[in-house]
Amino acid sequence: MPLTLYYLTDGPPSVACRMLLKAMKIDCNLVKMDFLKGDHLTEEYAKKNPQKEIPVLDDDGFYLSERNKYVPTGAGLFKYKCFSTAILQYLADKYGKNDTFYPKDIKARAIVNHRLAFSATKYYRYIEDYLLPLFYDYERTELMLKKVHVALAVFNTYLERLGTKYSAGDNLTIADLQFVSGTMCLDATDFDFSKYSHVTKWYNTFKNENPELWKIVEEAKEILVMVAKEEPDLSGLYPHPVHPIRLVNA
Ligand SMILES: N[C@@H](CCC(=O)N[C@@H](CS)C(=O)NCC(=O)O)C(=O)O
Repeated sequence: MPLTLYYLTDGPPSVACRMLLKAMKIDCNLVKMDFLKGDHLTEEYAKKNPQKEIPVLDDDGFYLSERNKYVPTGAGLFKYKCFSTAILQYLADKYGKNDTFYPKDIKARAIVNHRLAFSATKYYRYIEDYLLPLFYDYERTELMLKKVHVALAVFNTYLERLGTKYSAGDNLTIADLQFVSGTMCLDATDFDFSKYSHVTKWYNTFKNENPELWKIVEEAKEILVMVAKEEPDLSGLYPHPVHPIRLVNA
């Protein structure tokens, strides 16, 4: 039985998974979810992922999603993201013909694991907190903006200190796939991160050296550009299990 990935075209965790499938040429049945219709909020989908989030990987009845930790903040109930880390690690471990995407060497793997943890607990977490008001009924605050700059500055420092082409070495790893998907969200919303020169250089390197993967990123970016221009109608997700829905015509 082939693998199945339930995915969202513009969801950064889904984008990272699809890039890895493509890069490793893994045969996978891709099932596109309709986010606005709330495909992921059904009880049927909850059998695959009780957290009702996208993506989910189904490897012949072995379901893999993620665990999010919700933490209260002053601005609402936000969460530590996992960013499909378990899916990426599983795919790379199971299907990797060599160990470039997720190295076996202990130190090289430790660096990738560190970057994945940083991406989940700070980088993408702060970016997502900043973006959620585009979708849900949250106010965007100065603190959210400040945290995105903190995340970018730290990522910039890691890139500068390691001095390699990619975020955990000279090869593309699963960590880069997460960072690129998160950075794309800033790119799509015209967030100027040019002063973070190492981040900018790394992002452009990825774009130039991986045109096939970039197509997946670009497809997601186009949707987010539209979302940023006009608030999407999320009434189909009401009542949402976590987030407040902006009821435009209420
Ligand atoms: N922990 C999951 C989270 C994935 C996630 O948050 N996906 C978003 C879309 S990008 C989602 O499904 N959100 C559900 C919602 O907002 O209702 C992972 O890292 O893969």
